[in-house]
Amino acid sequence: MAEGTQPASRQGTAVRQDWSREEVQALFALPFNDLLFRAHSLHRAQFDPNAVQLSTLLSIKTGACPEDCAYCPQSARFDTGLKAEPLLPLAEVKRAAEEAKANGATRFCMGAAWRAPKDRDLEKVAAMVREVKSLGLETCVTLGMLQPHQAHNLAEAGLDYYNHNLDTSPEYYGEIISTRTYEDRLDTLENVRAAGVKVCCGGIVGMGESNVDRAEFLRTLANLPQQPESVPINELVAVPGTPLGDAAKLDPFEFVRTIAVARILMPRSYVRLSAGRTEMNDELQALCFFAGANSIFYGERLLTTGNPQNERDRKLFSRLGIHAEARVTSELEVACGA
Ligand code: SAM
Ligand code: DTB
Ligand code: SF4
Repeated sequence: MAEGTQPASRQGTAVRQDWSREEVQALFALPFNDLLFRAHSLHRAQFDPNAVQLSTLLSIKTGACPEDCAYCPQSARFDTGLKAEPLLPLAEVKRAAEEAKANGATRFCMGAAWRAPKDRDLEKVAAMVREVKSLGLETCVTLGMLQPHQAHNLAEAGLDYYNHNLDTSPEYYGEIISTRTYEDRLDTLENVRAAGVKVCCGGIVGMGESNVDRAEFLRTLANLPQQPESVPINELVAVPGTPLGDAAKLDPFEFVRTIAVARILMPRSYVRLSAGRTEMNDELQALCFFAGANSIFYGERLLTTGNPQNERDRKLFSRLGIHAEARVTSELEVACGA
């Protein structure tokens, strides 16, 4: 057994965090059927292969972001016609979370277009986390770079997940963002972990990166001190006005390969088929589920761009015999024996 390999146990599939460049590139180079067979076999050893977790997103603070992420419609540096909006009031967040819950989502993810939150804003977000948590939903926020004390405050409020993406490989990162470093991102992930909050960390494909970059991006995630519990794989939503507004579309099979390799490298993590589904047909999404994706963003908006209508997703699930992962039971319901 390779060094760094944890033995397989009845609780789960073995997790390795010592993947080499060559090993990951060799996975990407497998014949498509061999790759999918391997990914799917691991997937069904660990998870119900017909269950998909539903997360709903809400942009709690939109636009006017000082960062220069080349893919992002919310950067103040690009003219995308987006209207900036201040932090939403608590009541509006509560209403959106109730609606997400009624539609069957089990996790509610709140995103803010910040480089890093100010402490006074963080208090307001902590109140939102408390409110959403009290509805019996899992909570996730993505607010940019986080200091240790801020991560602790969010943990105290009941935050389950913090989303902070590596976005791409360390080598390609500088082509996409100049206003913060890969190291900054790794520091935030460390602060989140130290506070005992689960990590949601993935990235974007289709930004003009090479297949070696995709391999190195996934290898970096898999070799983190602890693998992220949740791994969002976004396909670039090319927004006019951003530097990547006319990026060439990625071969859909390369997207499926990325999902499959993520599943093999991180066999116990939830792999989310994230942004980009509006442009994908049902057949492509079905392949992604076979390759090991077991989570989606559910709801008609992502942060600022569209996502498939709920009805379309319900029909897709029904055609594929897929069911939404069961709702999280709130502590109150447990206490009441409901
Ligand atoms: N401002 C915070 C940050 O960057 O950490 C949180 C919000 S930011 C919008 C969250 C993530 O959304 C980014 O890291 C990126 O991976 C993803 N994202 C943003 N724009 C996207 C796009 N056009 N297509 C796909 N994913 C995108
Ligand atoms: C993630 O990985 N993808 C989500 C969430 N984390 C915050 C965001 C996707 C954003 C797509 C572009 C938009 O709607 O603004
Ligand atoms: Fe700002 Fe986040 Fe968009 Fe980058 S991805 S411009 S940090 S909102």
